[in-house]
Amino acid sequence: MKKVRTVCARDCYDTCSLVFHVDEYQKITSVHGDTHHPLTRGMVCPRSARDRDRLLSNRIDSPYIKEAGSFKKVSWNRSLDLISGKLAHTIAKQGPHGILFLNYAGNTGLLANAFPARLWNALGAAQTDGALCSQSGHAGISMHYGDSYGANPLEIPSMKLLVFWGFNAAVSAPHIWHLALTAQKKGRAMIVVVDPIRTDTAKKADLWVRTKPETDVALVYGLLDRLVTSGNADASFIEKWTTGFDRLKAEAQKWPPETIHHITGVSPDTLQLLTSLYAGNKPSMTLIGYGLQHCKNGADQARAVAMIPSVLGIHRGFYYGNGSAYLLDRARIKGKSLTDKKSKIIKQVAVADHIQRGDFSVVYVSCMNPAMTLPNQNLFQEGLAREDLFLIVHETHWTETAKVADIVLPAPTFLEKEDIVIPDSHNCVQYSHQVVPPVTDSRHEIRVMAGIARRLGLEEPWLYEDALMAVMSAMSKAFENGGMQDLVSGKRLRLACKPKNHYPTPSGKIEFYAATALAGGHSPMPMQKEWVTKTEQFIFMASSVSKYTHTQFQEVYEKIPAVVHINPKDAARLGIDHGEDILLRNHLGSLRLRAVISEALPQGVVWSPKEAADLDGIAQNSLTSSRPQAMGNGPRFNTTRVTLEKLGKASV
Ligand SMILES: Nc1nc2c(c(=O)[nH]1)N[C@H]1C(S)=C(S)[C@@H](COP(=O)(O)OP(=O)(O)OC[C@H]3O[C@@H](n4cnc5c(=O)[nH]c(N)nc54)[C@H](O)[C@@H]3O)O[C@H]1N2
Ligand SMILES: Nc1nc2c(c(=O)[nH]1)N[C@H]1C(S)=C(S)[C@@H](COP(=O)(O)OP(=O)(O)OC[C@H]3O[C@@H](n4cnc5c(=O)[nH]c(N)nc54)[C@H](O)[C@@H]3O)O[C@H]1N2
Ligand SMILES: [Mo]
Repeated sequence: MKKVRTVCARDCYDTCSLVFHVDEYQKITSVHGDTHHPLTRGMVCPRSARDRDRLLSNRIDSPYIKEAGSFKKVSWNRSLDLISGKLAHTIAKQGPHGILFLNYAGNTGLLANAFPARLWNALGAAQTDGALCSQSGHAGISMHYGDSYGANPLEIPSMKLLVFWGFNAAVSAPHIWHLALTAQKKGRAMIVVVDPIRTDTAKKADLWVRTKPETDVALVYGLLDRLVTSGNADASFIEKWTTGFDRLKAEAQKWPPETIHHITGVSPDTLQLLTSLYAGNKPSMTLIGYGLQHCKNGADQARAVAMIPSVLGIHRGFYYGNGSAYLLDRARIKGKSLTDKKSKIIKQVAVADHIQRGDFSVVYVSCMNPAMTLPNQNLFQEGLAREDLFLIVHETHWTETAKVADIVLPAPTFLEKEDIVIPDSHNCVQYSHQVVPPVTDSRHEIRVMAGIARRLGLEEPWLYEDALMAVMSAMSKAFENGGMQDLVSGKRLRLACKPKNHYPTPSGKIEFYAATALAGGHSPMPMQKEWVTKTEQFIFMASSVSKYTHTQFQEVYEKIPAVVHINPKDAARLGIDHGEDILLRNHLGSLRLRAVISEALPQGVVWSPKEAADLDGIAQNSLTSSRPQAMGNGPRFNTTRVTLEKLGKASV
């Protein structure tokens, strides 16, 4: 029996440190959380608890090609020959921009995810801006702060107030949440949650502020006005570290409590309570969820909330995602800065439009299940069905996307390979060791990349260099307390972070009124956009549930439930009973879902687990728009509007 320490490479906030027990037959016997990790502290989430089963379930066992509609096993050599032939042909006919590399969040490791981008950069193939998840918020916050890094969740134990704003951390970031609950239980910190839904996070809060969706900019202005008029804005901090405060103050004055009540649904008393909690409990940390910015007004919502700590005199007292704090040369790891070739960058949210239009002859997917997770699925599916599109999928499991590919390549899961995973939240990094040898005839992303590069006759030496050495040199200044050798030998290191009071804006200060936003055609201060929904329409929101990471783990748990939650009053008005099937419809498509009557939902809003399929296997994203947000190009998932139609009693 041996113990292997690894790090979960999935796209979560916390990159858990896990210890696997492996027997002499290379079988995993158990998994434990690493109790010494300062943030993940020994917790194992429902997904990590079942990795052992997912390792062996529904795996792609060999390369396959599709012939006359069905998959046929082929050798690695043959599949790589075919792929290279296809790529070479496309480059000759259409140029490298006829190829799209579509890569995302399945494995966030530097070796599995970042380094293999070198091939596509060497070719100058089209790639996406990766804006499907959090980019709009980063863009918004960066307008005012220069970049978007903020508080480190490891500082939670020293906070007096923790505000989870559009962040269902109890589900989406269980370790951050556990630290917060511990601080609350010890009487050190109060917890506030701002969310339209009474989530598991809201249930445990000292104050739950129920806002109407997409009205957070108004709420923030109302709060700032209260802070200013009650003398709780930190004048000396504002004088020394910020610009544009007078303009912010003037804007905030336009939002008195009665207006806030009307727009956001937050009563003057609750607004006052929120104001006094912020004023009386310093230091505070305002944790902004990615869910807050999955809407039309998303970037503005994130940048508005991120201003609160600066008015209170706290340097970067928000947490949003700390990738920009680290001294890590990602452009070098990905090969972007090693070539003169210019890849065409398309908006990831709008991929469906590009594919449907026939912009690409070859699409190469890795670490992503776009046939479920991209918006506007009806359009995307139309595109995938084009005769002139050749789809290659490098995957661990038989996903919806793999099933419609022309060539499928098997990949090893994070348990079957080594890596370095950079967290989004805390700054602890450790080497991810291989837990078990590959259980299928899979090949690592880097080996596949080199195999294709060789066949294409590419001569750039950086395509074939030792990946770990390359990552090491890109991380030579990355660590606070050691070097790559220490990391590889198993030591847990801390990433060095840029200082909290460093603001790379034009003025070198926090800019409440952002001239860069103006130059980019955006409002210099956050704007509250229209908040009206037609009365017969519902707002359709979706967010994380604990057993699944996006579309993963349906192999070991049941399918993500095809349900839609609805407030009892709305259900009564429409005559919908619990367990009945209802049709959600808009101009993009329709879904058949089973009703769950829930007090947690406000009226006018319906909710489903994100990225699910409906009762007929149709992707939830059939109803979401592929029109990117104006700032940062992020998605508008939660701006989706639907009508509801009662279908009657469920047949099962
Ligand atoms: N309607 C709606 N849609 C959404 C969202 C929403 O809130 N609502 N959220 C969006 C967000 S925030 C995100 S981040 C995206 C996520 O979008 P995706 O990244 O597409 O999410 P997953 O379903 O996890 O797909 C990742 C795939 O990578 C595979 N994989 C895992 N490990 C490896 C590996 O080591 N190598 C390879 N080659 N493959 C691997 C997994 O098996 C999985 O199929 O979805 C977005 N889509
Ligand atoms: N179990 C699990 N954990 C995950 C993931 C997963 O798939 N499964 N995915 C990971 C990834 S990639 C991401 S991006 C994160 C996402 O995790 P979070 O950042 O927590 O985002 P969501 O879960 O999408 O939504 C958070 C909350 O925002 C609220 N919300 C939506 N619109 C508004 C609004 O206008 N105003 C306010 N105040 N609140 C609003 C929703 O009601 C929801 O409760 O989770 C990560 N963690
Ligand atoms: Mo995400």
